Amino acid sequence: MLLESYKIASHNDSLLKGHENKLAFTRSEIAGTEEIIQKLVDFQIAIPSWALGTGGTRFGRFAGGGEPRSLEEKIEDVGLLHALNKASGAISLHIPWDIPTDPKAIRTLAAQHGLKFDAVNSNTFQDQADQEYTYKFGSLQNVNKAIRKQAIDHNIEVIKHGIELGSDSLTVWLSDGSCFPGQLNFRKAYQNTLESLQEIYAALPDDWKIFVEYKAFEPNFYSMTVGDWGQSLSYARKLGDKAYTLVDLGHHLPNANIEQIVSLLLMEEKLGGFHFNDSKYGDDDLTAGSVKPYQLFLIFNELVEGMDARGMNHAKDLGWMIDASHNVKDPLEDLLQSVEAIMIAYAQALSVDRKALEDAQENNDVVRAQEILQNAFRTDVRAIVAEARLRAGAALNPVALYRELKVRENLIAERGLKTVSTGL
Ligand code: RM4
Ligand code: MN
Ligand code: MN
Repeated sequence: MLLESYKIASHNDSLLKGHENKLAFTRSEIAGTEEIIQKLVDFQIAIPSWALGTGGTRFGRFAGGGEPRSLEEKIEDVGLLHALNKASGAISLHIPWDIPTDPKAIRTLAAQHGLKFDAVNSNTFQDQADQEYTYKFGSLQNVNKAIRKQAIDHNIEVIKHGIELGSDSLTVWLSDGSCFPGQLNFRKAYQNTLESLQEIYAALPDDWKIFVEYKAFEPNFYSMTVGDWGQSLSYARKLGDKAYTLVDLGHHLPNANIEQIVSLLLMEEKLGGFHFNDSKYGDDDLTAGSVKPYQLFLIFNELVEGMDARGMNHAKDLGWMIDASHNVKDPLEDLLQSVEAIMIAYAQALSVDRKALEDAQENNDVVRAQEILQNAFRTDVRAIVAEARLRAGAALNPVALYRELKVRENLIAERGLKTVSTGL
C-alpha cells in the first residue's frame, strides 16, 4: 500500500489551525525552538525488520493479520511508517530471518521508499534447520572449535549481505552463557568469545563498525558471557577502533542507572548504538517511553550532553534503532508510538537549559538541578515534534492518519488475515 502525499496534505490541513496555536504557545515557553526543530527533522530511527509482525511470548502469538510475508513487504511497511512520520528512514535486518536474495532489487526498493540499511544483525541464538552443529551450549564461546567456527562463518556471511545492501555496521548479540554454577569456566568462555569476535572483526571492511550488545539475563540465567556494559567494553577495547558497545534499554538488571552507563560509555568513546524499548521487569520489549518516560528523557539528557561535549553529530554518529516486539498491539501503530516517544524525549533533552544546569551542579544546588530537568520534562514539546514532521512532509498525527486511512484493513485485504512474518 502506497501513501499518496495529497492524503497527508489534507490530513495536515484539517489539523493545521489547532497545531499552530499550540506551536505558538510552545515557542513562548522554550528557547531556541528553530534549532531544535531542525535537529528533529534530521534525526532518524531505524526500524528492525523483525518487529513488523505481531510478537509473541513463549506461551503464544496472536497474529493481527496483514503481516508482511516477505522482505519486500517488510520494506514496504517501513516505507509506510517513514511516509507517516519521516523519522523512520532506515531498516535493520536480522539474518537469517531476512535474507536479501536479490540485493540489488532490495536496495532499489528501499531507495524508492527513502530508506537506508542500518546495522545487520547475526543470529547464533537459534538453530536453523540446515545447520550442522547446535548452539545449545553457546556459539562464539563454545568449548567445541567447530561450533565456534560455524558461528564465526555465519557472522562473516552477515557482513557480506550487509556490504551488498550498503549497510556499515554489524550488531552481535549473543545468548551465550550458562544456566548453572560450574557449567562454564568463565575465563575460557570469555577467551573463546574474544578470539571468535577477533576473527569476525578481521572480516569487517575499514569503514564498518561492530556493535557488541550486552544483556544481563535470558536465555541463560546463571551467567551471560556478554552480560553487562563492563564486559562489552572490555571486548570492544580489545577488538579495536571499529568496535563499540551497544546499549539495549531492556538488557539491564532492575534499577540499573542506564543514563550513567550511557554518559560514561560516551566519555570512553565506546558508545556505538542504541536499541530503544521499555520494560517493567526484564527484556519486556515494550513500546519506548510507555512505562518510564522520565528515564528515557534522562537517558537522552546524557546523550545530548555527552555528544555535544565531544562535538558529535546527533543524527549520524550513533546507531539509533528500536528493538521491540508487540504482543497485543498493531505493530505499525506501536512503532509509530515508539518513534514519537523517542522524538519527544530527544526534544525535551534539547530544551534543557545546559548553562543553568552546569551552574547548579558547580554550586551543589541540588534543588535547582532538579527544577531544571523536571521543567524540561514537564514542558509539552509535542507541538515542536509535530512541526518537525510537518516541515519534513509527514503527518501531523501519524497514528490518527494511519487509522483514518484504514491502513491495517488495506494490508489485510492485500495480504490476507492469516500471515505470520518472521521475528520475535
Ligand atoms: C535480543 C537482542 C537483540 C535482538 C534479538 C532479537 O534480546 O535484543 O538485539 O536482535 O533479541
Ligand atoms: Mn537488542
Ligand atoms: Mn532484547
